Amino acid sequence: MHSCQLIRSHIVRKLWRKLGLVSSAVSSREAHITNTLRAVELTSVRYPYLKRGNYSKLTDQDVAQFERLLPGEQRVLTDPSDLEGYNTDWLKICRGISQLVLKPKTTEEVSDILKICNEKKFAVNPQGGNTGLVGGSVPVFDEIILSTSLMNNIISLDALSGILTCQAGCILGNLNDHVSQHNLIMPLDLGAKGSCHIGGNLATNAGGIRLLRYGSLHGSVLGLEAVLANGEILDCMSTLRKDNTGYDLKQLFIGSEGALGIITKAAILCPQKSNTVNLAFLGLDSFNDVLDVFRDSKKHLSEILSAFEFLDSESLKVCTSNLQLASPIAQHPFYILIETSGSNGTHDEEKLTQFLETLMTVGKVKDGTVAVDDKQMQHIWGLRERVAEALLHDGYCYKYDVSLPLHDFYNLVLDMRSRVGHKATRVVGYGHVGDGNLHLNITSPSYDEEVASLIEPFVYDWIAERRGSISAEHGLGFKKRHYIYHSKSRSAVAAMKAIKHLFDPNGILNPYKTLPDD
Ligand code: FAD
Ligand code: 2HG
Ligand code: ZN
Repeated sequence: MHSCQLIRSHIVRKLWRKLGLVSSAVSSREAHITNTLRAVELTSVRYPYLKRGNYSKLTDQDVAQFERLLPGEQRVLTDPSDLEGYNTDWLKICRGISQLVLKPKTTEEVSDILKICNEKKFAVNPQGGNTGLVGGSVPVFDEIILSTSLMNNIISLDALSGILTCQAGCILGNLNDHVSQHNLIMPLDLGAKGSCHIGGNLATNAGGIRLLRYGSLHGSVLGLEAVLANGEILDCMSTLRKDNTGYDLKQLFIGSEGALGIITKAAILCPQKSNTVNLAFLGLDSFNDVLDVFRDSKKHLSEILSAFEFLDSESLKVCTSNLQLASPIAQHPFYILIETSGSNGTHDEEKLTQFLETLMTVGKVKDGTVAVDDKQMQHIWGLRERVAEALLHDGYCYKYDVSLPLHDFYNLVLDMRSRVGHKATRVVGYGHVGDGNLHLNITSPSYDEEVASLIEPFVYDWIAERRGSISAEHGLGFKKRHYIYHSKSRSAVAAMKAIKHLFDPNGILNPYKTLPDD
């Protein structure tokens, strides 16, 4: 039987049973980043032109002062082996040499720490779950790491309004579990949900797979508390949906990448959890078909469409070959995930099935499957969300996260493929096509200057020529700050620098990140 018919005849279950591999593949997370053990070159060595800023160096007396401030076990870390994980980023491409990690539990402790740092001129690197992908979460030199991992209290949840207030160190997945007991969901979801912190999400203005439906954090964050570089606590903890009294200061911290203050609390509007969620995984012949199906999905699925993601064949291949995940359908040049979320199961299923039938009849979709239970849904989402992890198994990953007009979207991948040729292990394109956000990734066995120079600045010029953004959702961090002018005007960057100076005149917060040197 041709697999298109599977959807119609609901024999999808059989296909999944046939794929006995599925469940064991899902549980193969242990395979995750075996290259953790690989020595990561120090950032200051890989980029020898970098100069350490004029910050103070820690003495034993300073460490003792922090120990008095944070009494108890494991709140002041100085042992180099304890610090290794905090100094190295998730991608294993940036590594600092911090000698001190501080773990406050309260806003007041953050304030006391920053007062000392500002007075003595110690540079500080705020860190959440350390899942950032642009080298912003780890020190470049010996900045003190301020980790929010012990600031993990949920303060309140108003189930009627859907407003959650919590500390910045709460893990996104834990927050989602908590609010789901009250029939709510977090307005964002991403592959790193098991370890990223809500404070890190706010600091990067993380996007993820729910942005299409629920918009960006600029809309769903109602209140925020941050500690400024001088230790002052800035209280913008409103829980009101409408509040036009003066400038909306909290917005400045959303996406500020730890450079303007340390986010300590937030109030977030959580949407209602949908009664029914359906997920289809479809194979297509061309990227034009992907765009046509996106257009049709908005028209025909309209209010129930909750995610529209895509992978090219190389992206799926990296999951099947590097993580041994099984694909539920045969090979195709492109794959899409269409998720619907609604309140009426029968209606939603009918609507989706009819839509998929039409797509198959007109030949826009060549093959497909619809998940019939949570396990299958998780497996399909795994194929999309674990591409980043799978790529790391190739060795070194050159990562680009860009916004582009949809008609240009996939041409960047094609142009990059022909440019780097066989010098790279692979060039993949995938991402949040519904948001105009492409993840372009290139891998090689280890960091290779020649490959790097084929990619940059070509990639940034290509994006700027089409008026795209060189960072759609991951931020600029350490890796991309010098390319900010490809997406932002001189006057906009000058205003950013003025704001940074106002909030952090000594430049102690996350130096060498986000904004370019003068
Ligand atoms: P960290 O990595 O610790 O820090 C990120 C930045 O925020 C740093 O500059 C840090 O200094 C700053 N920061 C952290 N906490 C605070 C705080 N309390 N106050 C001030 N500054 C702070 N991003 C997306 O947008 N969409 C995705 O779909 C997505 N998927 C991902 C999937 C995987 C597998 C991985 C590894 C990453 C993904 N990311 C994605 C990237 C990453 O930005 C997010 O994972 C997340 O928002 C980072 O949160 P974190 O707590 O790990 O922050
Ligand atoms: C995703 O959408 C993340 O999976 C990671 O933003 C993207 O690794 C990437 O390029
Ligand atoms: Zn993404």
